[in-house]
Amino acid sequence: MPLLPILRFPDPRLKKLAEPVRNIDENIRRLARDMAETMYEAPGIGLAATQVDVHKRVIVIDISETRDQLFTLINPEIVESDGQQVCEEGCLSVPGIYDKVERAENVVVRYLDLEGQERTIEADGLLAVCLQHEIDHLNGKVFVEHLSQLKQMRIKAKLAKQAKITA
Ligand code: K1U
Ligand code: ZN
Repeated sequence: MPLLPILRFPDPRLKKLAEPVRNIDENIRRLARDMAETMYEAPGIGLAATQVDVHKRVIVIDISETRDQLFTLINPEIVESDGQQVCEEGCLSVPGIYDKVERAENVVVRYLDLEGQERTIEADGLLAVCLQHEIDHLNGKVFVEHLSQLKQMRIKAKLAKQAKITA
């Protein structure tokens, strides 16, 4: 199965709003499989289709230490949220950058599984953070856009310097 190239911030394609999936067919199942493989290989604990330049509402998440508790969520929607937590976040589209972001502490997310079955997941802690981070990607938002303008400018400069060194 192919590993998918991951877009890097500030690529403008990361700003696109992803479209709902209307039909869970073999193409969507293949996309989900390739995304999971790409996430495990990176390695990461989540990946949104937007990050691999596919603008459909599909995310994969596995926050387990054993790397065997994969969630695939199609058309995920936060239907309830409460509380606040501040957690250090990273992003496969913003390599080497970690910073604290404030998010809801608890979320309830409604989604479709790969069989098209409607499901809900109640999450707190890291899983809640990861769900919010990935759903942000589907809405065209990268975690650094929760930070100050000054921090965003510094991050862009650092990434541009890294890109020059690796070119
Ligand atoms: O969406 C992404 O870019 C994936 C991102 C998810 C995420 C991390 C931390 C907080 C919220 C969301 C990552 O997976 S970054 C890499 C990472 O955090 C990690 C990698 C290996 C093991 C453990 C964590
Ligand atoms: Zn990310």
